[in-house]
Amino acid sequence: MTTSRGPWALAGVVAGYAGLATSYCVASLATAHGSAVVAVADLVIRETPGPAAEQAIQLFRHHDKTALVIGVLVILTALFAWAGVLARRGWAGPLVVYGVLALVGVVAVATQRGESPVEYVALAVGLLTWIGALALMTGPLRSPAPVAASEPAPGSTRRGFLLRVGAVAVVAVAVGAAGRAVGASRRQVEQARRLLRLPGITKPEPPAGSSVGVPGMPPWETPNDEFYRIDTAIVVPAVEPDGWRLRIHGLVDREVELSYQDLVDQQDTEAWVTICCVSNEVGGDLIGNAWWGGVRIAELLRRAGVQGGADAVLQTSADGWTCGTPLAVLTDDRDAMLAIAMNGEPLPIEHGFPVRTIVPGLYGYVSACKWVVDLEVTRFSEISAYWTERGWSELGPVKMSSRIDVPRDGGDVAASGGRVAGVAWAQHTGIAGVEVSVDEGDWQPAELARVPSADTWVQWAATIDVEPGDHTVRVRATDEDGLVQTGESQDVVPDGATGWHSVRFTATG
Ligand SMILES: Nc1nc2c(c(=O)[nH]1)N[C@H]1C(S)=C(S)[C@@H](COP(=O)(O)O)O[C@H]1N2
Ligand SMILES: [Mo]
Repeated sequence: MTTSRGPWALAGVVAGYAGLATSYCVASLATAHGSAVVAVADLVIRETPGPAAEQAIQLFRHHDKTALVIGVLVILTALFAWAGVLARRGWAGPLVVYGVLALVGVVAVATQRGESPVEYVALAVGLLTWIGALALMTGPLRSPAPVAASEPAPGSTRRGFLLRVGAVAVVAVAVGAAGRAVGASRRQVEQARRLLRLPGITKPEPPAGSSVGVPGMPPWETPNDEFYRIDTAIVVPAVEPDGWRLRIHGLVDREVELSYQDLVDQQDTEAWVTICCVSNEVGGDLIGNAWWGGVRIAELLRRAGVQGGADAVLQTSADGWTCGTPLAVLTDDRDAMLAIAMNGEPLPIEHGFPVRTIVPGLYGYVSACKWVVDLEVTRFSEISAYWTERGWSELGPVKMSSRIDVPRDGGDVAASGGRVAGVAWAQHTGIAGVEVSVDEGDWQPAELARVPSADTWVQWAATIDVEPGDHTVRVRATDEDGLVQTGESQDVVPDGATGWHSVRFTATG
C-alpha cells in the first residue's frame, strides 16, 4: 500500500468530480434544474438566517450565487480529497463522507420547488460513479505487497495509477460537457419563457365561494408547481416559441399554419378547466384545476374548412407522441383550445410549453396534447395513437367521480359535528349533488361549493355525527343529467376507473 496521501487525495477529488459530472448530466437530461451543486447553493441561500445572508450578498454583490457555488465546490473538493485519503484504510470512511454529502443533496433537492424524481436518480448515479471511479483509480495503489520475483517497478504502479486518473478525468469532462450541451437548449427555452409577456391573459382570483374552507382541503385552483404531470417524455421537449409552428392539415379545404405570435395575437378564450388522467385510481390525485388561456380550436378548424367524412383530429407533439380526438368536441361550444397560458403564466415547460391542447370533458390521453405541433383532420378508422396502440380506449370521455380529501384514510374526525370534505367532477356535464354515507348507512347530502362552469371540479363538505370509535365514510356524486355515480369498481384500463371512494377514520371526542 502506498503510504503517501497525495495520490489518494487526487483519486478522491477526481472520483468526486466524476460523480458530480454524471449526476449533472442525468439531471440536465431530464429536468429544468441544472445540478445538485446549484440546489445545495440554493439551499444555503434559503437556510442562511436573514442578516447573515444579506451581509454575504452585500459582500459578493450580485455575484452572490456564483460565489456560493464556488464556495460549495471548494468545500466539496476538500471533502472529496479527505474521502480519498480515508479510502486508504477501507471503504467505511469514504462511504460515510459520501453518505453525508448525498443526504445534503437529497435535502437540497427535496426542499426546492418543483423537484422531480429524476433528481434523486441523478444523485444515485453520482454516488455509483464516485464509488466506481474511486475503486478503479485506487486499484494500482492497493496492489498487494510485491513478491520478490515479480516485483513491479514502483514506476509502473505510478504509471498505471496516473493513466487511470487521466482516463476518468477525460470521461468525466466529456460527460459533463454532454450534460451542459443538452441542458443549454433547455435553459435557452426557459429563458425565452421568462421573457414572454402575454398581454391578453388576466388570471382572476378563484370565484367567490369555490372553496368549502375545510382545513386540509387542496386549493380549488391548483398551483402550477403542484399540478400533476403525466407524459412519456424522459427528456422534456425544448421548443423555442420563435421556432414553433403548428400545421392544421388533412381533410381540410386549406391548410393553416400558425406561429406562436399568431396565437398570442389571436388569443380569444380563457377559462377554468379541470383536467384529469385516465390512470387516476378512485380517490387518486392525477387531477388538477387551472385557468387556461389560448385560441379556440373550433375557430381555427372553421378557417381551415373541415371536409365531410372527417370525425377525428390526430394531434402530434414535438416529441412524436400522438392522440386522437373526436372532431365533435373540438368544434362544439365547449371552447377546446390551443392553450398558451396556465394560471396566468406562459405554460410551464413540463406542461407543454409553448402550446398544448385543453379539451373540457376528455381525459388527457385523448385530448391534452402537450408541445403540440400538428393537427391532422382525419377519420378514426384511419389512425391509431400512442395509448390506443397500447390497449386504451379510442374514446376517453371523463367519467364522473368524487373523492374524499378530509379526513385522510386513517385520520381523525370529531365525533360530533365533524367535517368531511372533498371534490367531485363530471367535466362539461357538471355535478348536481354529492352524498356521503357512514358505515354503509343512508346516503346524506353534502353541501356543494360554487363553480364558474360545468368544466371544473366542485368542492363538497358534509357534517357527520357518529359514536366515538372507528368508522368508514364513502362518497358518490350525481351529475347534471341525473346520473348517479356507479359503485361498481372498474380498473383504470381501458377507459377510466369507477367505484366509490371510501376512507376509514376514527371519531374522537
Ligand atoms: N406530448 C404529450 N402530451 C401529453 C402526454 C404525453 O405523454 N405526451 N400525456 C397526456 C396525458 S396521459 C395526460 S393525463 C395529460 C397530463 O397533462 P399534465 O402533465 O399537464 O397534467 O397530458 C397529456 N398530454
Ligand atoms: Mo393521462
